[in-house]
Amino acid sequence: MEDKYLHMNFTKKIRSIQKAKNSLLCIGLDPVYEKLPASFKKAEHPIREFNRFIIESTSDIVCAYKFNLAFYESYDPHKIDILRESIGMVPPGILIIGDGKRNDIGNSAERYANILFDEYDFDAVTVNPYMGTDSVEPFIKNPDKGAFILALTSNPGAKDFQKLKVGNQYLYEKVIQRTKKWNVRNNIGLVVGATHPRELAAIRKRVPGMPILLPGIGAQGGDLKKSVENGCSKQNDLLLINVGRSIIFSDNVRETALQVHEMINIYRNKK
Ligand code: OMP
Repeated sequence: MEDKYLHMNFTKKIRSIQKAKNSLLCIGLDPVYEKLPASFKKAEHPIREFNRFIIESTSDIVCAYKFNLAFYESYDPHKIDILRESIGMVPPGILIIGDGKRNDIGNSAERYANILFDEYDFDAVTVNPYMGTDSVEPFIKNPDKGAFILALTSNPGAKDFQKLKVGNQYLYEKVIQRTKKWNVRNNIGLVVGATHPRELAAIRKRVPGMPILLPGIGAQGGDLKKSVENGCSKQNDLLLINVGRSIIFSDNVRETALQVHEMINIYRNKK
């Protein structure tokens, strides 16, 4: 992370990076060996070289990269730390998100927070709020580092619990209500799937100044235009639009990423 961003409050950092990069695009670096182009499979460390290629092809048009830990924890045939090396390839001035949706009792959550923030040096992480306040606290201690709390996820199973009525509210609305209380250091964001554009608009009204990490564009069928219109803040920022498979495994990574980046800016400038 660039020096000027190092000790900047998390939400302010997102605003500054999105402005400097003129981008709300976050690319999901979720590599799968079987899906790599043949040329990368020949490399000594295929995933590492693939990540290098994606980062070099897109770093000028993204505000963030999101590394889903599952894709690294499940891949280490050469016993090298590909995740750490890939993080090191990201140029300064780009937010690096570690997506592990971690949590546990406070004492154990502390360990997770240490690994993710201190060992890997992620700027932000995704956090599961299901275990409550003490489990979330270790992730929100440092105002310069951020936690994206799962609110309304993009997958079909989101309805099983998140859309259960608790009193006169859905459970995910309760989570958002509590998240606002936790946000005393202005370093918390929400995860809201692009597959819920109507709910996204209502959520944005409830959290006008909170960052929203929005997965579900591309392979999961979320609507980009509605997501931008409903998810951006009044200043047309604070939405991080994560796109993974449909960019990184496309035939022309640069072209595909550029198209998404341009469409996002067209939609937000028309708002
Ligand atoms: P693509 O579907 O390939 O664009 O990738 C989506 C990424 O976002 C994956 O890393 C998912 O694990 C993650 N994700 C969701 O797809 N839905 C959610 O509700 C939350 C996340 C996440 O927290 O990032």
